[in-house]
Parts: sequence; C-alpha cells; structure tokens
Amino acid sequence: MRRALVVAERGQGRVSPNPPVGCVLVKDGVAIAEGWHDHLGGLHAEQMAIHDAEDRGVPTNGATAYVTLEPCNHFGRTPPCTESLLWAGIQRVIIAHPDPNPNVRGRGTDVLREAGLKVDVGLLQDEAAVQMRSFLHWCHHRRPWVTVKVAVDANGSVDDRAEDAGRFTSEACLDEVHRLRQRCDAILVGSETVLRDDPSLTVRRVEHDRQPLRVVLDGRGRVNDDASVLSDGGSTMHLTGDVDLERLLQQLGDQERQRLLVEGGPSTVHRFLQAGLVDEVFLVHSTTTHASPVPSGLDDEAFASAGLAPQQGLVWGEEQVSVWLRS
Ligand code: AOF
Ligand code: ZN
Repeated sequence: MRRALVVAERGQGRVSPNPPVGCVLVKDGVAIAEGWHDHLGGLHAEQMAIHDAEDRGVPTNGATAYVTLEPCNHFGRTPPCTESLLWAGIQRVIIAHPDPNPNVRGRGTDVLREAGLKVDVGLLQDEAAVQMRSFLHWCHHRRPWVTVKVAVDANGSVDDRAEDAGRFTSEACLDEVHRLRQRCDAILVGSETVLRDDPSLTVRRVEHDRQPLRVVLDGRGRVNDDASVLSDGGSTMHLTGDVDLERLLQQLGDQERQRLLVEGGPSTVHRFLQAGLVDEVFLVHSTTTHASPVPSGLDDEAFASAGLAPQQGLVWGEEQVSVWLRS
C-alpha cells in the first residue's frame, strides 16, 4: 500500500477533480505490476496496473490488488474498475480509503464481495486521506479546500516599503511555491497584491499541464485591465464590489474546483481567517529583515483563533515553513 501511495502521487495536480489513486498488484508475495491515475480522462489506477501486467506478460489471476481508493463501479470517463479487477482474475482487494463519491460509495466493495473476492478496507487509510484531502473535502462540502500561503521576514513583515516589490525568499523556495500552485485549481489574491506586485499567478518552473483559474478580489475596482492577470490571455475572475467569500467558495465548488490557494496579502488572508474559511496555512519564514516593514498580524494567535492547529513544519529551499491545519 505504501508503494501504491507513492505512485498515486504522480497524478497529484493532474487528475483534479478526481483524486490521485495508486494500485499495486501482488502475487505470491511479489509486486507484479503497478498503476496510477495519471491524468484526467486517463486510465484509472487499477486498469493501468492490469495493463502493466499484461504488457509484461505476467498473469494476474489469483493476485491481490492494493489500491488507495475503493474501486469504482460506474461508467464515467472510464469503464468500472470492478469489472477490470474481475476480468483480471484478482482474488483479493485491499483498499486504503472508501470512495465518498455518491456514484461509488460502498458499491465498489459490495460488487467485489458479491463476486466472491475478499475485500478489506482501511489499510493506511489516514495517509490516503491526507493525499486525497481536497477531493474528500470537496465530496463532503462541495467547496474547495482553502490553502493560504504567505511569506514573512524575520519580524513577520510581508513587504518592504523601502524596496521595489520583489521576492525575498530563495529560488528553491519559489520552486516549492510553484509546485503548490500546480496542485491547486484556483489562486486568489486581493487588489493590493496586484497593484504592488503585478503578479502573473501562473504555474511555471515545474511540470504542469494546466493553469489554475486566477481570482482577484477587487472590491474597490482599482485593478486596471492592463494588469498581467487580466491581460495575459489566461483565465481570471475579476471580482469588483462586495464579495461574499462563502458564496465565492460555493461557486468555485460548483465548478469542481477542489483546492483554492490564497496567496495574500495580509488583508485578504485575514478576511478568510476571520470568516473561518481557511483549512491550511503555509507560513514561509525568510531570514531577511525588511528596512521598512509591513507587519502582517499573521501570527500564532491569528491562526489559532481561526480554528487552526500547528503541525510539523517543512523546509522549502532555504526557508522554514510553519504549517497550520484546521483542527
Ligand atoms: C478508481 N480508480 O484510479 C480513480 C477513481 O470520471 P471518472 O470515470 O474518471 O471517475 C471519477 C471518479 O472515480 C472519481 O470521482 C472517484 O470517485 C473515482 N476515482 N476510482 O476506481 C481510480 N481515480
Ligand atoms: Zn475506477
């Protein structure tokens, strides 16, 4: 199952609104094939694993399938995985996480059991839940998982008024930010960020096959059409006037956008925190010190009172990252 989780990760950011899923086929204690849901519309993990075995001329009958999500039993973009597993003569299926998709929800395991296969659910379920977190969240709430990313200097400042707008974190850290963007379905900023930085808010620097939707909160209508986000030909939602954040999240959820990245600045982040709409925070700590600091107020207290709890930190390039999760 650990291997299935590893290969599932290859679909991360490529299969949304589907979850990343991995599958390993094992026979006589030996892994004989593996597969993952690689891209939207591509084979499901189980089907890819069965193809992998076929390609290499390894018989699958009598094998055990380790799969990170309950196999589907519906005709969607692909035929049902339950049928593929039966056709391949799989005898036992070990599943990490049940599928909350109303099209599946227990029916995959039922069908397999009725056909006489031995089915177990729950192996490394927590790990699988973390991996497909935004999918599970969307299945339950029909709105995106909200990730906030902010960078601060050694004193918690988000900007240096003494300097032109610019990055103050390492190149390697920026790669991580783009990796994060690659996994999100939409990226949101406020007008302040657009006016100060004129960001493009696109995924670069890492492999990607789509660009997230960009959302600009511009209540006062200060952002002009010549801003990069509005003029570079990509898709952007430019919201002027009062925006109800809950309704915005619902709207994004209706579009099957499962993960929203809020990339600042502080007033936008505080709006999301105060509304209790933040699920996860990455606070990047730069070791630089701004000469003319812009305090963010984004401290432990702000996160704790928004219902978030501190987690084990990360390292992104040269920077330490504090992580907070909805508790
Ligand atoms: C599986 N194996 O590898 C994945 C599954 O639109 P479709 O046909 O691609 O189906 C998408 C749904 O199937 C998705 O919402 C989730 O419930 C399940 N994903 N199931 O058996 C897989 N990716
Ligand atoms: Zn399937």
